[in-house]
Amino acid sequence: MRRSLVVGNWKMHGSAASIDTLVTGLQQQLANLPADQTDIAVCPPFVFIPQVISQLEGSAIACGAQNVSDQQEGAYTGEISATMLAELGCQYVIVGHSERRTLMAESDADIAAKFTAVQSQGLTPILCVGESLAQREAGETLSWIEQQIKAVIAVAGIEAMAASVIAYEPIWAIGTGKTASPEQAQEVHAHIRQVLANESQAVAGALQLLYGGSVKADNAAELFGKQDIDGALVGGAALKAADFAAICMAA
Ligand code: G2H
Repeated sequence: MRRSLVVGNWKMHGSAASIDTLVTGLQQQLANLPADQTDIAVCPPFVFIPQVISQLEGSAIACGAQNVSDQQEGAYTGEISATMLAELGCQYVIVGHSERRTLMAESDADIAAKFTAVQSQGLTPILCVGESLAQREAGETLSWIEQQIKAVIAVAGIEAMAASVIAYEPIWAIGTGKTASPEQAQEVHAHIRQVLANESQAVAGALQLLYGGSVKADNAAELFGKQDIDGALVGGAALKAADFAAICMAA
């Protein structure tokens, strides 16, 4: 039986004051969530990670980062390494979010390198995959997702996937208010699990597989009711404590 996992991706939002309020609210709202039910994490912008980790001390809510360098150290101006994130106390790092693939031109090779850099420091990568609307309409969704995952397996190896999380985020559903239907999401999730199962049944059975893309309090339960949807990567709705807590309760 897989544990569920809900991760908040705060993207480039917040200030020290608003994040203080958000984390305080989350701790209050989630105080009664049974600890054995759901794993919860939040991914603030880099500069707020120390503040959030300090605020979360003693809490079951973990902290992650939204990005990482594929290098461990050196002359890489503006970059943040997995070693640094581990030292701060992060547990997760999102890699391959579609906003980075699109806006920062990150390739499958870049993302595979980041995935292994994260794991080398004992952190858990949350690997994001997803198709565009054009790809969905062309009937290319499953083959595209499979290719994105196999690009990482080819570098990291199938056993490494056991220590990772995969988030399926259809690009056309991100921040648009359009959510994939539970059936559309389940179809892709089942395919991802099958791709993994073809190489290792054990890895496929254990891996937490999240859905992301306009997840809200009022659509979360239906998504989580599907067999292969183990939780969510939440953007907009993660910025309000009550909404994020409601999603965590539904998981
Ligand atoms: C997808 C998601 C979080 P939102 O990017 O990763 O954001 O829930 O706002 O669609």
